[in-house]
Amino acid sequence: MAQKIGQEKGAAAQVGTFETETGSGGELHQLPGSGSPVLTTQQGVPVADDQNSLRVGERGPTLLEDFHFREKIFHFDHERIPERVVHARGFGVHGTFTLTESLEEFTTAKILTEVGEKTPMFVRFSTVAGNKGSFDLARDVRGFAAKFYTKEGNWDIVANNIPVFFIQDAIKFPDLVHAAKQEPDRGFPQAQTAHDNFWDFIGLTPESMHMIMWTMSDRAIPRSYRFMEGFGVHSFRLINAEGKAVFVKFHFKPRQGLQSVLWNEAVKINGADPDFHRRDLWDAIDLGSPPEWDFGVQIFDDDFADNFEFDVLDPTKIIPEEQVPVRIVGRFVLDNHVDNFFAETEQVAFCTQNVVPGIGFSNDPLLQGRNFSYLDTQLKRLGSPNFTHIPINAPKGCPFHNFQQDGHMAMRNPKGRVNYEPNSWAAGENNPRADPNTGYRHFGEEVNGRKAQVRSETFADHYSQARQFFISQTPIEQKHIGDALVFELSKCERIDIRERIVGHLRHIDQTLATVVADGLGLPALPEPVQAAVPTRTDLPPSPALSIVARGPESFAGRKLGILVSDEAPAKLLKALVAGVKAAGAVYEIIAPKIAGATLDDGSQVEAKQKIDGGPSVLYDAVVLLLAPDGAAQLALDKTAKDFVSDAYAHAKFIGYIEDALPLIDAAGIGEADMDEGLILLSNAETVAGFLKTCGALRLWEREYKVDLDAA
Ligand code: HDE
Repeated sequence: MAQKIGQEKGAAAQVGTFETETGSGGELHQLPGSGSPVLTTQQGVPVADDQNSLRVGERGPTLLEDFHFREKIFHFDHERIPERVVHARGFGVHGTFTLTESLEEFTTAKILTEVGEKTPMFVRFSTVAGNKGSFDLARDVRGFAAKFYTKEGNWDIVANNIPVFFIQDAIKFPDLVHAAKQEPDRGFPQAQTAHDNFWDFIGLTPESMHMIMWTMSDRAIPRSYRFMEGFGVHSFRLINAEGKAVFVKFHFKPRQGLQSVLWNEAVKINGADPDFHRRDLWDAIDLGSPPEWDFGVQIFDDDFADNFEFDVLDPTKIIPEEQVPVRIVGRFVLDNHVDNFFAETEQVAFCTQNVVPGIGFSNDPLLQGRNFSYLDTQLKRLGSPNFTHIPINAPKGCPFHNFQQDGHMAMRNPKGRVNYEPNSWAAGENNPRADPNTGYRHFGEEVNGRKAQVRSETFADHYSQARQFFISQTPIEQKHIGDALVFELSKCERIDIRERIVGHLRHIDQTLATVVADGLGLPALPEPVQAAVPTRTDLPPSPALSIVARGPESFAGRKLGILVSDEAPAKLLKALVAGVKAAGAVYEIIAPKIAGATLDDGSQVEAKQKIDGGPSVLYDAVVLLLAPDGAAQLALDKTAKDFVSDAYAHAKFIGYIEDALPLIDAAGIGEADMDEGLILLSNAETVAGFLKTCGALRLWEREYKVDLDAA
């Protein structure tokens, strides 16, 4: 109901209309001449003074009577809700899914059968172990949870950027998470697995070994959310109109390509910009290049499942893409910011149980456990079974009616007399009925067996796919896995914990085991731990598992850092900027002062970063456009020297002009170190060549040299 309260204030306040969240109209006081509404209490009472609480005398006590003060403080005191027990640190974004190929043969789900249909969606990316205020570039799995607001209800794929998991049974999840998060007595380390408790649990949980290969690989330190794959992990079911079911695994493939950073870079990014991943996504959307993913499915039937080398219900196993190709049937773009972080990113509630007709579950014990956990955790976190009324969680693409009622914060309540079924009240909008034809039908799978707490023998092979992952990596990626294991285990205080892990590695790859044992300085190679079944050495490499082997061929979507000084060549900068734009990339200017620099033609260029706020770890490649004076000055500056030496050590391409050589030299890069990744820029042609080379992203050979130099 519209109220005319604004008018009660007489001539001082004007009255406007507004729409409240629940859609009812109202009227708004406007502060004359300001264009802003008058501040009110939650009860709608206009506030006259928001700077001073009500007190007795100028220096006397504050009065309880001040309802505005009390309401404001009371509300503030209750602003926080519990953070997620895992995946606390997240970043949400809206997008649209479009189906390009119908899966009608396999499913009735409209989102997967109506080609061209656009479905709104919401994605929340996250790290797993760190608290909400931790940093983006932890070595960790990334959550990639997607909610599709379909015409038949909300469908969630609560995915990760890694296609397998640490454990085979949900009953182990609390132990895994306890071990991975801060140790309970001291409350640290934050957002990292490099500590005794985690590796102790892992060493005693051989089923985690495949996942460990992934988390120690570059997959766990992505360059950006935009360059990550997403995986539904479990086998799900698709059910068609005849009630027949097949298995399905869901895949998201970034059209921007895959990319990761180096560990040394990740450590520095966390200091330079703890929000690196969220800022990257925010900027990409703002700059008009929103990221896109292909949506793919691996479909296979029960026959395939019965004959596959591993159990398709085991979430520590993949089905190699070479064996069952990923069929691309749709695409999604993430192109819209949230309006409010709390309302959307924090309050969004995903649940593996949110499926629509035509999509079902397999008996994967991890999935079955998740189906319980997500609904349960939302009640704790959001405080009421009515969390589905929060706009980000409510269905958007379809009407919804039921007789669920009451509870805390009930925003939607049944109207009229009927709130049960069956009933003999008149049919109508407030009297919904189940529909046997279009309603959700569970797949009628035959199941029989003895009740028991058991683990299937078909889940017993813990090393063969770990080995397959390792041998599918390029040599530089294998080196990173070895380095990561040595780093993490070196943080463990107990030698037996370090040794036990090497005992597992001996079942995966002898060289890896030896390299790690050597890196840890172990006196001898530990004995292999006892394995339930021997490792299969006949599984062929799966090229789809490598990031580097499938690297992008262009610099599109990447970021160039251009370090300039006063008197830098304007013509070359212009050519660079044009080249970067043509390549679909972006750039940032870094200068000794944030005010920017005056170029050699007298023009002024603005800086985005002052040199110590824009280290080279924030960029995919860098350029040094320095005049002699600028180079001489920066050669004395620690952060400028780090800018260059880090870019070099991180195997990045570096464009430079002759006048910048003193800085390169001061950064410790002598003549003998000048490799083909350092590219002299002199004109538009060399600039174009440089940007083309940058498409390779890194000069990996250099990393061996740099590490050797350091040894
Ligand atoms: Fe989760 N997981 N999980 N998980 N998970 C949660 O739900 C859980 C697992 C994943 O951005 C929680 O709302 C159990 C696998 C993502 O809001 C909780 C098990 C995969 C997110 C929960 C798993 C995931 C969560 C905590 C083992 C990849 C973030 C807050 C059986 C396929 C969603 C919440 C977001 C969040 C339970 C294992 C992905 C506690 C019991 C495997 C992306 O319910």
